[in-house]
Amino acid sequence: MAALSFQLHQTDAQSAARAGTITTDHGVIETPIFMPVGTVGSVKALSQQQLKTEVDPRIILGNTYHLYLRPGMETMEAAGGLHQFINWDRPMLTDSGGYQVFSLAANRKITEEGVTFRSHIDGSKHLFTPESVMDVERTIGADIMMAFDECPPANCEYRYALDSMNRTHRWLDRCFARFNDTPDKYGHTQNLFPIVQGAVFHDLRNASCDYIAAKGATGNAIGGLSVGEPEAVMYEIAALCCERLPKDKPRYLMGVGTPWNILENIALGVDMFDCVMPTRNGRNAMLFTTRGVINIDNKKWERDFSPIDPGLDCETSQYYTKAYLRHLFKAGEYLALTIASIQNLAFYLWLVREARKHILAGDFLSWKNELVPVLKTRL
Ligand code: PRF
Repeated sequence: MAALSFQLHQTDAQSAARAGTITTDHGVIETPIFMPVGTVGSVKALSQQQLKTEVDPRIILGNTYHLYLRPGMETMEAAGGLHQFINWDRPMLTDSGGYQVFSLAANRKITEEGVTFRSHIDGSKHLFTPESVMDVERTIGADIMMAFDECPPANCEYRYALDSMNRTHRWLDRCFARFNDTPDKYGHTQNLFPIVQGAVFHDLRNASCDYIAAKGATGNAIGGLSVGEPEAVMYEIAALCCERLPKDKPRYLMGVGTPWNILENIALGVDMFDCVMPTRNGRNAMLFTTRGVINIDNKKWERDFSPIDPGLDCETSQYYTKAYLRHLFKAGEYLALTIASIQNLAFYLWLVREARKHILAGDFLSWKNELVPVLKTRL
């Protein structure tokens, strides 16, 4: 089969926004795109059928860290990879654990060799190296594998950011060596995306972009953002990276963000996004809608019998009312988590589809500038 390819259809005249198409062995992805997070092989609270009919994402994301710990790679291999295991026939991407190991695992220790850590599930001790992570990602079999990186904290010192970035670059060389040495396991072609780091320092980000771009990968990612830095700094660094990374490859901003973060970063030239926010915040009763943000726990919705989001082309968002969803949350019903997750994911997918339409129509910037304050409104 064939490596991932990217066709650029349009670059906005007033911003750096792009509309493109990514082609993989599991199908085509129109960009800009949002990828729902299915950490352990499940987009939380949704059945595969609900995910396909109500959200209809072109690509979903899985996590190396979680899948390695559970169910483990013997089961994954026996299943024939994650596509087979969860019965998903569209593209998938796996994050490398380079972020989860720092945010979830205990007692982690970074050396040149890799990272030792204790499982957040049972405390067992493990070692991730660039080579072992490539092997795990090969066994999971996602269309896009992410390189093993270190995501340093936003407030780290220059010296730490520099050392960490250089180590991430050396790890990247080892990732590519292992990746190129190992064949595709399941008949479709896997791709390896490198990740730009360098914290908030412009010279480091420039150096990292150049190092990453030189790999000639089929796509490039920007890591280390949305980790506690001010929003303006995230935009400044994302803009710098987008200007410096190759134009003819997709750019993926990892773990971002709110609906307005997504629109602003599309304007800067980002093509791909993922974030737990729509599902995690949804399970905590926070709804993102075409009219603004709703805390559905609030008493003000007790007798609001209007649809959850009248502006959204999603059956679930029309079928259930705000008052009913609030009641389900108050009563602790599982259905509340499902409805809220569908609303938020359907909204995020609508948002990137609309963005694409407006990029192609040539009025993206004015559309975005009008919509951002609406999306931020607390209803
Ligand atoms: N690296 C990896 N995954 C990530 C990040 C990163 O820097 C982030 C940062 N926003 C989210 N997910 N490998």
